Amino acid sequence: MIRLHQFPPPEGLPVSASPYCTKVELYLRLTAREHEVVSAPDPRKSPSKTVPWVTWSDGGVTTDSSAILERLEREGPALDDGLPEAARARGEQLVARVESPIYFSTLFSAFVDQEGWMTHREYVKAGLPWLLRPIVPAFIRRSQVIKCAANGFTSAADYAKGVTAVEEVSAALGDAPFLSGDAPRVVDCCVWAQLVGLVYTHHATPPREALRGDARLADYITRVAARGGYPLPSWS
Ligand SMILES: N[C@@H](CCC(=O)N[C@@H](CS)C(=O)NCC(=O)O)C(=O)O
Repeated sequence: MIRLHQFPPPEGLPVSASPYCTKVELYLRLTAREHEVVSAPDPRKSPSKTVPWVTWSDGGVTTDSSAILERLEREGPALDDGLPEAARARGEQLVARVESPIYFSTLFSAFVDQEGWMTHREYVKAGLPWLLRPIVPAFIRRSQVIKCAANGFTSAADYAKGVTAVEEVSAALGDAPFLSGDAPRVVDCCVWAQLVGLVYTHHATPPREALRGDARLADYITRVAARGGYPLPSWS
């Protein structure tokens, strides 16, 4: 049995607080792989100190969402089965361009923006033992501020990178139901997970507003959610 260790969902949402976890969970659901989700609020328990991580039936462990998906694709049933190589490569290039700027837009708004932190702090506290709740959130926040800066998000001006990424996803989707055409593929797992993280950002950031204002992307989020069996609450 595949065991997916992931951050629990924030209150009221059916998806993990970590888009990288959601990416793997969506993949497992779309390929109907038997799996168990294990709530892992403390990433220090992971061999890489990040979520997600997966333990396989053979006892092996893989961290990093992309490495997990690569193994699942190799073992099959593969989500990209039958997809022409050029389309698969286009999907990979899109993910390489948009995954990180959307992720760091969401992370910046949760940990660096004071307004977002006021709400997100409560989620962080809830994952900690009582004794650690008064002190540790500030250290976690600090580490995420450093992580954002190391990835080019030092001020609110960097939200522009998230807006560009959202616009790029919209252009890549066009009028198709999914990013590579008629069926959800690996690219959809990667990109949808980031969009769904961003769309529920607590306060109005430029990337969140760009996403919420794009009817095509809003429909896409809902369409993929239905395929994955996620009952998404309204975000408007
Ligand atoms: N490249 C990794 C990134 C994973 C990642 O950044 N996970 C975040 C949650 S979304 C994490 O565990 N953060 C904990 C920390 O930074 O201490 C993957 O794709 O799995």
